[in-house]
Amino acid sequence: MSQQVTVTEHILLHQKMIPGATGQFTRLFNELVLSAKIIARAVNKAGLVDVLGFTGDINVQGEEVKKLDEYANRILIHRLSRSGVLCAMASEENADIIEVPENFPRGDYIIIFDPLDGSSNIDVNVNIGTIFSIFKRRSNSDAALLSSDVLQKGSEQVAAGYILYGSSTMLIFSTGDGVHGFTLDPSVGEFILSHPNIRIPEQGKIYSVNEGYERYWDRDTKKALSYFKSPKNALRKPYSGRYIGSLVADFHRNLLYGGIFMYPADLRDPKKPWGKLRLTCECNPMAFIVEKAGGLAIDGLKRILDIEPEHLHQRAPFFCGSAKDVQVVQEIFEAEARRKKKK
Ligand code: AFP
Repeated sequence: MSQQVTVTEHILLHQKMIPGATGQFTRLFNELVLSAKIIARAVNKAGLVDVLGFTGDINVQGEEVKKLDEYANRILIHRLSRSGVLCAMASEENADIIEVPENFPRGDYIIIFDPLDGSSNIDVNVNIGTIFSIFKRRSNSDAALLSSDVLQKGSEQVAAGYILYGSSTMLIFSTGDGVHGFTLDPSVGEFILSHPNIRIPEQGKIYSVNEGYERYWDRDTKKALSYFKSPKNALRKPYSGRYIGSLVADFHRNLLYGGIFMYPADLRDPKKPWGKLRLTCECNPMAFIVEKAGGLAIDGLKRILDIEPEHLHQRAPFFCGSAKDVQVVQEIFEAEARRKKKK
């Protein structure tokens, strides 16, 4: 036990190394960690208490709201608004920016989160998670908050991460200097450093995509898939297919084992061609983590972290994982773009 580093110790150590650090980030993180423990407790008891199933509401994404989703959202908003260091929050479940109530102290941080990602897996005891992305406001603290303070490019994130509720509860995050993983020890109620300095293998052996929708993909994505399944690829054998349908779980496995996760554009509805994943609360935080671990994340052609968000619930095609695997996809998209230009 004496050798074990808790997440709070880790953050405090990090804070000491930043000249001029005020402790605001540490306060925010402490509330996030406490929220994670409260949500983990509810997830662990899910079959025993009345938190499974739907609330009967439809969220801003047009999806049915699960009870646990709603619970996680409430816990996060309640706890984080009391941190005293936020000026705004945004949640996948809420249509608009959530401002911190007037009577609470405020600070310069902004957090965007998906309270419980993979919620269609809740009722069948498959891994789910909370994803978060943290920014600092750009406008003056005394002035009114601007939507551009919340809608910043992913490259401006000061920290990002996720909590995975699975066979154990894990917190994975980066504040820019490496990606670190902590496992909740339920006997002491602390997240303990278990995976310091995670690096994603440069080349993976796994592809992860909902192949059922292949007929709705563009030509580039279909080509990428056939590359990963071909015995003529760089591995000289087909990659293994693994798809849980819970981004945190698919991403986490690929982060540790290497591989590529794909949620491509889906062309079945020309009015909504951008697939399913949300740029601000899913793609950006995962892209930040994967890059800090040595991998890549693109929308096909462009780096995810360079996309300027236009609105809170914007979606983006997402290809993310081991650098060499993502590069293959990018080369395919670039070649297709050149071909289309020539025509
Ligand atoms: P849910 O929260 O509705 O289950 O969506 C999960 C998710 O946003 C992401 O976690 C998965 O990677 C992706 O959607 C799965 O989507 P498909 O069911 O279309 O494959």
